[in-house]
Amino acid sequence: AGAMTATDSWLRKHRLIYTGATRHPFILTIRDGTVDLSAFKTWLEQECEFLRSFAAFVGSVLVKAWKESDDRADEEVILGSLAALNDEFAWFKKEALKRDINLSEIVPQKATAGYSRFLESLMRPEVEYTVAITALWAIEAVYHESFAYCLEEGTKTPLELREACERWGSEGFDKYCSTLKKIADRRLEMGSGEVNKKAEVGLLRVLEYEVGFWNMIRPPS
Ligand code: HMH
Repeated sequence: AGAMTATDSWLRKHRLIYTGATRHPFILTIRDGTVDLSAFKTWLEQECEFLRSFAAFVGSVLVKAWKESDDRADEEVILGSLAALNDEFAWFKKEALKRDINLSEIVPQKATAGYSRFLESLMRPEVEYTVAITALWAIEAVYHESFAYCLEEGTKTPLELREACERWGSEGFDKYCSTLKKIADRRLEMGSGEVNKKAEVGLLRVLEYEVGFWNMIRPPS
């Protein structure tokens, strides 16, 4: 096995919050089949809002890769992220139709709005490519780990949620996350201490916002 990479060491160092994001109670309810369907609907609605700013963010990462990357292959990977998002939007529209959600009437909740503002701050041109690609990896990795956990053998994930889980939990998505992780680690290896510190702080913010996003998805009381 190779030496521990920067992202490996950060995941180890920030294990508690990473686990908080990838093993959240909401995910555990999907896994044990007790998920509240109105909570799932809230998740769908807030995802639709989140994805709008996420798409803009991924677009900004593509611009940074084009300007700053030492490897042209990065642009293709990020273009792949955008292609997947195009597909995701179609899927969300279909789900919204099934569940009587009017996409034009969704109001972003506080956690979603805060996460969007954070993504917007990463879109600024002065934010380094290394910082942005590390954040992109973290955002995708949290969803991958969370939903792959719902697909493990012996889980009771409801049939109607399997499609969602397979979207982010699949082997293809796993490979894509590994590719992003490799790019981030390659950049971090060549980065300055100052840039790498910013990337680590960015990773922590992503994890905090992911936990906040899950926390918002509560059944109405
Ligand atoms: C909130 N985090 C959130 N939504 C997503 N779709 C992803 C991460 C991964 O794409």
